[in-house]
Amino acid sequence: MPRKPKVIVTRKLPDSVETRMRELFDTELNVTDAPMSREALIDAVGRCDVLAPTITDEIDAALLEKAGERLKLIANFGAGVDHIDVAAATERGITVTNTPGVLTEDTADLTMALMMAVARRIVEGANVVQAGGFQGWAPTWMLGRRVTGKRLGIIGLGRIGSAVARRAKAFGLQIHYHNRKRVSPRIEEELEATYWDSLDQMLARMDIISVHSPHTPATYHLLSARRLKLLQPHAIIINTARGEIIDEDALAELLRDGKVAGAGLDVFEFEPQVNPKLLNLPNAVLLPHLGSATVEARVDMGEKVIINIKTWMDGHRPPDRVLPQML
Ligand code: 8YV
Repeated sequence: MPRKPKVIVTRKLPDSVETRMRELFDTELNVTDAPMSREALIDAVGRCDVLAPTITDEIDAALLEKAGERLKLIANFGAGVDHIDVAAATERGITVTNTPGVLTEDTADLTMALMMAVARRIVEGANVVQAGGFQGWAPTWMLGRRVTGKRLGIIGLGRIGSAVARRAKAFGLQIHYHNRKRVSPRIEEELEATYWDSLDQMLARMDIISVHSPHTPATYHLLSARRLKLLQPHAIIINTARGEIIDEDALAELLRDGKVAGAGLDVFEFEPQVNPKLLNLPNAVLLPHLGSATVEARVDMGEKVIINIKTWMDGHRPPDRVLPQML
């Protein structure tokens, strides 16, 4: 490519990433950091070679219809691509890339933090102290549940699911999993993981469930009202993947009625709106999508976006290309 490609970045990225992008490409940054309006996105896809969006941009088929001839690459800042119509992009000859791997460990850490927070009532306890309400230790006050020795059911044993399994093993949890495809015997052995072909059966037998699948049409409300009712009343459920995978209305009802013991949710179906039924439940720990929110992960994600654009610019296949058949 003789000229530098025009790259439009939809959100504020770490300074070092923006500086490097400015050096390498004809880069247009979003200085306000407000999510781009639909109009601004339509304008952007009409006049750039590369769009670098995030989860807050809906890149659907209707938007891609408005794309100019120039748009050839969508280099997503993030691993999940459920906000991008990858099939429609691919049909139009637009390559889609993402940033897998570099946010795995941090998302797994946050999953463990949520698991501990829910099981040991950390947020409830911290709130009591902050509000000046600590009246002294008592043998039966603020009791949570032991984590060691319990059964953890991982839905989606991919990169992040496996990183959670490795941590959970160190916490003395027994690892179980349900996946579209059973993983290799070598990985099962390494993680000492038991495979459940039936998600229903696994749900009914676990103490803790942790969700790590991508959001696709097949996983939308995978944890439906019917399936959530299979959980035991002492079970807790953690979701650092995508809100759309859980029927939030049904979960809120079960949490309210004590039919599920607790939930730790980092993601919601209609972000940034949180289902009001989930608010003010003492047994729900809710976080504002912090899975990859570390300085290190966000810089590494930016570096990956740069490498994908640079490789494409040099006429090669970008390393993190996403194809419709991979979803
Ligand atoms: C990202 C995520 O921060 O990478 C993902 O899929 O869910 C987040 O951790 C977000 O997607 C940025 O676009």
